[in-house]
Amino acid sequence: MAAVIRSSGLWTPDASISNDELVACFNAYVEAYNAEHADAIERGTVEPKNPSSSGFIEKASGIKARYCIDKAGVLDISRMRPRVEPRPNEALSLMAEAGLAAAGQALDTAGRDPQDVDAVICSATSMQRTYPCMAIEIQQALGISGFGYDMSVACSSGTFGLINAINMIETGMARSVLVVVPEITTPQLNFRDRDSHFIFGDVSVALLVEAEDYAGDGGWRILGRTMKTQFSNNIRSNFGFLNASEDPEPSFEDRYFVQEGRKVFKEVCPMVAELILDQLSGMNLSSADMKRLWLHQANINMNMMIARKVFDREFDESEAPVILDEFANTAGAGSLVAFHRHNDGFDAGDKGLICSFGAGYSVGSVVIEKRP
Ligand code: CO8
Repeated sequence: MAAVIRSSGLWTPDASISNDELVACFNAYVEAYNAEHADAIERGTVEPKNPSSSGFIEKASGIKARYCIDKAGVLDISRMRPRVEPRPNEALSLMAEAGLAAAGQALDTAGRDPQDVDAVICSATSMQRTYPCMAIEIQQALGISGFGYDMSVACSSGTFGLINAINMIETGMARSVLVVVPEITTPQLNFRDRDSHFIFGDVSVALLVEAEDYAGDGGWRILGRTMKTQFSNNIRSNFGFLNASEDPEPSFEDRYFVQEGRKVFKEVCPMVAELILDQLSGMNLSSADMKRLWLHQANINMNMMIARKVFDREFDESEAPVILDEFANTAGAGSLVAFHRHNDGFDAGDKGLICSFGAGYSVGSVVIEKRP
């Protein structure tokens, strides 16, 4: 049975941080650091820190702002990390709360009750805890019977989660699956690191994926999907449960997100364009059949380069929409947020492609067609 994306939902934190606000905080920190270490800097034993700039951030990445679970904590130069209040076990956890909000919107849009859903996949770069699964907590909060599980493939978490849901539906394991992608990225970000302090934002997105004979009218039929992974250390986080057993126990700074941005750019763009073109030709389609590409949202220049290679012509921004200005990089959620925000103007039979790429490396690509 073919699978259909029936609806989507989005949650954002209330607060957004502009580049100017982030840079003002970062530069205040740099000034204080350099003043504190002035003698050592003078002696040449400590490197001075360089200021950040909104102009650089926007030009290099396309990012103008990012949503954040706690603006005050990030912009407090004595802290520079979001504050997350511990919650008792009986309370809904932060990631489940974010996931639930997006999932509820997807259900409302489809006019479905939680009882209509068979399974929940919670797929995100990092999970708030190891167990019980976030997906099972979301399942319980919604009152869904059946099952749920967590999975994680960094920036491809959303598409790989979607592909898992498609597989479940095509094999008859489920007829309705909620794919929930709560990406709470800012706690993993070193806001004192000039190279990466601007990159990520927090968001949650959800898709309701159903069997075609159950979905009713509308939605998006899945025509094809593909996944590729290839090991690389160019995007890495060493955060994990073994940290507590390592001697010496690593400092938190050693557990944050780090990357070789230039190398990622150079290596991932051709990999993604080639995968998309191969996928389309394997389906007897071409880029001329694609009305829109909903690409992963890491960097506007990267997206333009990939879209140019795929379309092999000049193209309009509406053909490869960018949401980086408002959201920044939201890891596994990015391509699905772009889809959620920009899926208007399609007639039945029009086709498009959702594609994520990122750490791993990983690429996940799904070709869809608008249904009558
Ligand atoms: N302000 C001012 N100047 C700066 C700043 C700054 N903030 N940062 C760097 N510069 C300077 C550099 O020092 C350098 O100066 P110089 O030339 O004198 O050495 C100059 O600007 C150029 O620096 P870069 O070469 O680093 O700049 P780029 O043009 O490459 O832009 C980017 C940097 C934006 C990071 C870019 O390389 C990029 O986006 N690359 C692609 C990265 C990518 O797609 N990564 C995917 C990561 S996301 C992912 O996979 C998910 C992982 C899970 C995430 C979990 C959540 C945390």
